[in-house]
Amino acid sequence: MERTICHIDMDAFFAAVEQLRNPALKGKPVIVGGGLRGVVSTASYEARAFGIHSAMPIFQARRLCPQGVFLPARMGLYREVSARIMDFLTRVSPKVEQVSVDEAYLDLTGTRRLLGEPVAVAGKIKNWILQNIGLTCSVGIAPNKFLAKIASDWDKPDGLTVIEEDRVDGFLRELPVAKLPGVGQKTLEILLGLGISRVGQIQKLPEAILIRKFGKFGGRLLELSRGVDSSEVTPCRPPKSISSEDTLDQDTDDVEILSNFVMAQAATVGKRLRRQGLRARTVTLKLKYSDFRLTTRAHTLEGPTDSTKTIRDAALKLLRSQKGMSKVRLVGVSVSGFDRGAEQLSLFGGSTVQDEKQARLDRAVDEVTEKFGEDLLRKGS
Ligand code: TTP
Ligand code: MG
Repeated sequence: MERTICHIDMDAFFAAVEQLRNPALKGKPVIVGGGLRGVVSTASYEARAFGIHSAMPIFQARRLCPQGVFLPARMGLYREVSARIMDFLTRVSPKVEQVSVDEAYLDLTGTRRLLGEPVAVAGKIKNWILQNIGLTCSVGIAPNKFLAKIASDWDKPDGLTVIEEDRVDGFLRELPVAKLPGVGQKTLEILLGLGISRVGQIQKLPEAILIRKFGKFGGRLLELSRGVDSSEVTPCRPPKSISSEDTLDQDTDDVEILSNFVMAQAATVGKRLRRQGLRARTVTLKLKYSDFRLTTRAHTLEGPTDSTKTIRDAALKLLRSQKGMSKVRLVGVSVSGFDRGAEQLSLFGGSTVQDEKQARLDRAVDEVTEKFGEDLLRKGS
């Protein structure tokens, strides 16, 4: 059966998030990177005009563009933006495979009746991300994953490219061989040594030569050069539950002390939820007593949540409803009953103002803990 695969890749992702966070950086050459290895993670398209690209040493980038804005990477922030995008994608279709912080595949095979033409769905995805996150992305649609990725890369930034079955050859013929997945420096050198720089040239090679030179990968190369790729979109399975627990230094039945732990644990759990783009329906409090007796009490929420406050309130209520408590040696909060796809929001609709306010607060806390570590929160509570 012919498949319809969609590949979404954010444009200059880290740099674009920085420009989003600080609008004064819009339109400027922004270079994100540095760290121990001292290389560029990514550069805004303005900076790319100076010849700056990923993996280039920072000192070289500085030389090419002294007026550039150089920033350290803030992974926590990028992951959190990424989680919101991925969460949205899983609401479009449950068949989503996230392959890196800024890219995902969606299998749109057989969704025409439900969602409309794939190209229109892609347009809506681009529009939603722009309106709700404030970033542009590039989308490719093709009969398989390999071609969908080629397509999303075709017209970057802010592109939307469809490769129909009968146009596959046209796209591949002049494509540099380095664009093929799995072709690294070594393979590239061998290919160039054979006088092969374009994918179209591989198509014409006898398989025996490719196998001799590259072993099993030679067969794969030939397939790819012909636009053949049968790999499936494999949705990442969310975990069954997310939890945080502490064994106390000293056993206690002091509800105030236990509450402090529960609050910190709710914050940790909420943060992990948001990072993975998940929402949970059930909050569970776990208590282990001095005599190692274990109790768990669960509360099911009205709707799925990733809000720290909602989780905290539910967990505290469970703690306070515990009657005649003996001394506790371990306390923990966990959430389960995850919901990614069957969200009751309309497909491209929004959320309520109240939700948004709480979510903004959570995001701010996530940023602070990313910077200073979770201990701060734990001690602070
Ligand atoms: P990419 O999608 O490869 O690059 P990009 O999103 O910055 O730019 P575009 O897609 O428009 O070409 O990678 C996504 C992020 O991953 C990127 O923003 C930064 C990070 N990254 C690195 O840290 N090191 C690297 O060598 C590369 C390629 C990416
Ligand atoms: Mg990208």
